[in-house]
Amino acid sequence: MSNKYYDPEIELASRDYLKALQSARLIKTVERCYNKVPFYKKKFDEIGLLPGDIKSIDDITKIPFTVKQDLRDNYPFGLFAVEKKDLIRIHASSGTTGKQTVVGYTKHDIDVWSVSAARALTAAGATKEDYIHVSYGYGLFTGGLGLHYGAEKLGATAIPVSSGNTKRQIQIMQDFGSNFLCCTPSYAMYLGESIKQSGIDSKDLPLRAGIFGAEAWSENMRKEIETSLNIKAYDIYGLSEIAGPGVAYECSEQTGMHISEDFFYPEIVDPDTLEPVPDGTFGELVFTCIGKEALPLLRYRTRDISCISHEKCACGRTLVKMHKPMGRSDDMLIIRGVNVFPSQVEHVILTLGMSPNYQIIVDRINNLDVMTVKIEMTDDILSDSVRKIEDLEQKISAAMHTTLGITAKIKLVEPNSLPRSEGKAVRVIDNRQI
Ligand code: DLL
Repeated sequence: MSNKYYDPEIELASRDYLKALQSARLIKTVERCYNKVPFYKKKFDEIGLLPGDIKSIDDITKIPFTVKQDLRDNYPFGLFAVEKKDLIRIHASSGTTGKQTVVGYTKHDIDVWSVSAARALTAAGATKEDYIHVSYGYGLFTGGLGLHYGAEKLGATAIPVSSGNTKRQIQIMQDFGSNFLCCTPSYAMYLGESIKQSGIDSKDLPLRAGIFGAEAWSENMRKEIETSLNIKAYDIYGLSEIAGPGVAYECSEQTGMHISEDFFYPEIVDPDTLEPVPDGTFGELVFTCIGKEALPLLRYRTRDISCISHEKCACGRTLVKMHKPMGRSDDMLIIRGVNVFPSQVEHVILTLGMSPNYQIIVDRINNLDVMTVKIEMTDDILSDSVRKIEDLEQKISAAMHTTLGITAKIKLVEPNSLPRSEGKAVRVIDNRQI
């Protein structure tokens, strides 16, 4: 029936074969960038680097980094390595500040990306028999169309529901028989809640599995999604600058995400020194696109904090695995000098069995940072006495202090009072004027 791998000749390839492939592709990519993108020619010339100096993948560390600001400075199409007529698609990532980051694809690039997404779907157990319900937004965001093309590449049936209108989503699941779900983990949780509220037993839905990504999520959240939707939940990673969803994906072992490193070569560097760090050490994830035509970014600093491992996976794949991103170096909050990642706050909340609907608010009061965490109560807690609720707030605050090393004000709020998201969740409101 099902094939375990979409691309066995790559996913199971020997490390030597992969290295040779990566070296050949890097050499070609560097030539393309130097000859077609003035930005890269200038960067190479500044440090006296010639394309011919890059002889194998081991020479990658000689190449200068690319950062998001470079894309903004060359907005919208300045870093493209092909003529406009060769592009067949444009996407853009919204970001919260500054100009959008615009990315472009040739026909070949869309194929590379679709293959990556098809590998991800296959690794999560999807087959051509499946009805793949895509609730990521369709549009400039890469989530919807990325997984849509992946599903079609696989030969499965894509259901392009896009985001929003949760009632309709549930109706479609029931009527069309969606058995595979793609959306953000926060929307998966909301769908689970909504299904329960509408009196439907998720066991009666045909859904079997789903792949969730585009934002950080914890193991606890995975359990919540698996229980509330009665499915198996897989992680998928990607970013528009490199392709979109499918840059890395989880397999049945769920011990990290395999990177499609024949297209996207990963490195982990120390975010301060920018020196590469060994396997197993956390640092900033950096990608070089070695199989793309339109926007082959070299050593792109993702800001995502992760680590990689080259150990062979029990699933048989030899492709390097990355750890679930632990947050972004630019998402990190500095509160009274202490580094705090929203994922740590979430970990504490979920470990204590609280609702996953929370919001972090940071204010500056009398020159001091104050972090408040609003968490929704469950109906059970809501019926407790005020005293009991206050005790619970204190207990959570103490646990936050132990994990984060700072005091957080905990406010338990009414069920369903915090905003829900159809795309990426907005977890942090930083009111500080710095
Ligand atoms: O979020 C692409 C995507 C769509 C990935 C659907 C997975 C599923 P951007 O909007 O450019 O692209 O945002 C990229 O999202 O640098 C990470 O910080 C974060 N991110 C993406 N996937 C994960 C994940 C899409 N599985 C940024 N876990 C990345 C944690 C993730 N963070």
